[in-house]
This record gives sequence, structure tokens and C-alpha cells, in this order.
Amino acid sequence: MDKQVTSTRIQKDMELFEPFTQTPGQGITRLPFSIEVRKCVDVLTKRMERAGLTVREDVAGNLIGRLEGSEPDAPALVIGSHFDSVKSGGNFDGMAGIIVGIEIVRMLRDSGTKLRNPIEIMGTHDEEGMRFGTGFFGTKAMMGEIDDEYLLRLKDSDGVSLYDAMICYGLSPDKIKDAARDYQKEIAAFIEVHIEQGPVLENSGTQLGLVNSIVGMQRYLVTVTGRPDHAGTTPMDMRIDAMECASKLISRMSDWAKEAGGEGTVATVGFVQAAPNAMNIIAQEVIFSVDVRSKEACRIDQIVGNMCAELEAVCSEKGATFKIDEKLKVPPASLDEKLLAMLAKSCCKLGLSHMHMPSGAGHDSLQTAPKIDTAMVFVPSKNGRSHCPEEWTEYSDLANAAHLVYDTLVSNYTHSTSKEAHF
Ligand code: HGY
Ligand code: MN
Ligand code: MN
Repeated sequence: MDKQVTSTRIQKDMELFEPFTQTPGQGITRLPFSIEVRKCVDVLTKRMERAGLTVREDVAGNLIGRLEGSEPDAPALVIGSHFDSVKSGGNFDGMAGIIVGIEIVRMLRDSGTKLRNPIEIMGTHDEEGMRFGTGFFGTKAMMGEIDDEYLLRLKDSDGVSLYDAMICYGLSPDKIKDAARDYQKEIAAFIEVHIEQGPVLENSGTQLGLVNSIVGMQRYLVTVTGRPDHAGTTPMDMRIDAMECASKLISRMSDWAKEAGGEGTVATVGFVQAAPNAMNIIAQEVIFSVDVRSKEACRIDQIVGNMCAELEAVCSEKGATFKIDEKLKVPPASLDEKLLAMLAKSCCKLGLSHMHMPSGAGHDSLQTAPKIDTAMVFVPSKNGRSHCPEEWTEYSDLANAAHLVYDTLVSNYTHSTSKEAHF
């Protein structure tokens, strides 16, 4: 299998998706259930069909291309990642994992190899949580973890519910439970190829990362409510200033993360919104996001506990009120040792340098890992950058990942290989 051919085909596919953005010239913005996602999914469907896959869109808006194996009743090997993006992000975050999956299907076709198991290439919807503040919607739906309450409760900044956004997109949210898979029976493994989004592989000159753990995450939207007053005539001791209260919290988040310590422990306030948002009016309301992660759940709980206690203290001292909306709560995950051992063996066979590493970013694999044997393969990110227009990964690095996963599947899931491999 010629790696140059693979790299060229991946590049051709990846470049097809660059135009599907709400922010042309300022990176990729492809929000869930948007026209940009619809255009992306339409082209993805064609590319999957061209590679010989039978394609369907599930009720959650995930795209699933399937190629039967020699044992059609065997559980599927799913290779997937997301097609939605952050705001002004890069073209590789998510998409790269789907395109590498399609290339692996082309490689199987070109080599005339039939796996025992069906293979499914999956594009997931709303992994980033950029519009509704959540995350991993498509895989949560596949795992049967989404209900009507969830769809109606979550709203975007225009007040549009996830439920209504799905209807506008052409889906039937009332049937969300149909997106759930009987994963014990239907899925043997979930493999996600993803850009590292950090500097480790590039700095160490390593070609591939075999991810053995993913941080847990908790996401909240905090609303502090004070009282709007004249900025000039209201004495400092008569104010109920929502911005003063919120800023005391926001400034403590990074200290609490450093105090909690531990591998991958971080806390981020990425979004702040004030109302009425005027220079000469004391802020009535401040809404801010909180994103806390760590390899150990107890450290996340410690930081969130600090936040709740401080909110209570500051707001009662100032006479303000607050509310905390939980948007996401997912425990840390360890990835499947058997799959990782297979991948490491194939790396050695192919002469690809590799290292085991944790992921500080959340991924669809974080949702599947607790219940489906899951592995992730990282490829280097240029200057460790991601979630910005500067995000870049060499197509030759994606070709390495395609060859690695192809070799792992062929070495462990064809008739000529041992039956006991993995399921
Ligand atoms: O936020 C993350 O870690 C991922 O990009 N969804
Ligand atoms: Mn991302
Ligand atoms: Mn991603």
C-alpha cells in the first residue's frame, strides 16, 4: 500500500470540507444542525458511497457508512470522529478521523481484503458542544443517553432548543431513542484517529500517539444576578454589582486548578457575557462558562466545590444571587488495553514511532470508552495548536494513522487471523 497515494487521497478529501464554514477566512465554524454541517454531511455521504459504503443518517444526525464483513452478524468495527467544529477552529479537528476512516475502506477495497467484521465509518454530530454548551451529543445518543428533557432543556444563545434545531435540520427528535445502538451486540470496537491538539508528539519527534486515558470533564454555565444602577451616582457600598461578584470567581478558577494539581487538571472560563453590557450601567447579570478537567474525578469535584462555596460567600456578602446550570459531566476514561496492544504491535511492524499518552482534550471516545472497547490514535499538531485557524497536521501523518489502523484491522479481524482477537 503506497503511503503517497494514501496521503494524496486524504488531502483531496480534507480540502473538500474547507468551504463549509460560517466564518470564511477566519477558520472553520461548523455548528451543529447548521447549513454548514448539512453541506458537509452531503459531501461526506458522497465520499463514503464512492468508497463503497452504504450510508445512513441516524435520528441524532450522525452519519454512518457501513461495509459488510464476511460474517455480517459479527459486531462492527467503528472508526469515527466528529464533523462539527468549534468557532473559528481548524479543518482537522474531528474531520481528520472520519476521512482517515474512509481511506482505510479504500485501502481494504484496493487490497481486496475482506474483514470478518463489518466496518462502519461514523461522522458524529455536535461533539464540541459549541452551540448548546454541552458536548458529545451524537455519541451520547448512540449510547442511548439522550432523552426528550435533554433536547428541550438545552438552548442556544438565541433561545433555540436542541429539539427545535433538530427539527429545522430535518430530523425527528421525538424518535431520539432510535439512535441508540445495542452496542454490546452491534459494536466490537470504536477507534478514533484524532489530531493531538498539543505539542507532545511534535516536540518528541514521535509519529503517532496511542492514547491510554482521556480526562474527565465538567462544564457549567454560571449566572450571577445583581442590580443595574447608575455607574456614576451609586456609592460603592450600595452596589449589587454582578460583574464584581463574577470577576471574583473567574479570577480564582486558575488558582483552584493549580492547587488541585494532578495530571491534566485544568479549569477554563472561555465565555463571559454581561447585561445590559453598557459602560455606565452597573452590571445586572453576568453569565460565564466553566470547563474543568482532570485525569482524576476527585480533583474536578474539588475545583467545582471551591467554585460553589465561593459563589455562595461572595453573592450573599454582596446581596447578589446566582444559578449554576450543569451542561456536561463525564468521568475520566481508560482506553482498551487489548486494542492498544494490537496498535502498538502494528506500529512496530510498520516501523512507526509511537508513544502511549493521555488526552487532555475530550473526544467521542470519552463517551464510548466506558461501555465499548475503545482506542484513540493521535497524530502530531503543528506547533501544538488547535481550536484556531492555525490548526495544521501534515497529510503524511494522517496517512501513517490510516496505515496503522488498516494493518491492525487486517492483522486481527480477517479470517486468516486468530479467532480470539478481541471479541
Ligand atoms: O473540548 C474538547 O476537549 C474537545 O475539543 N471537544
Ligand atoms: Mn475540538
Ligand atoms: Mn475533536
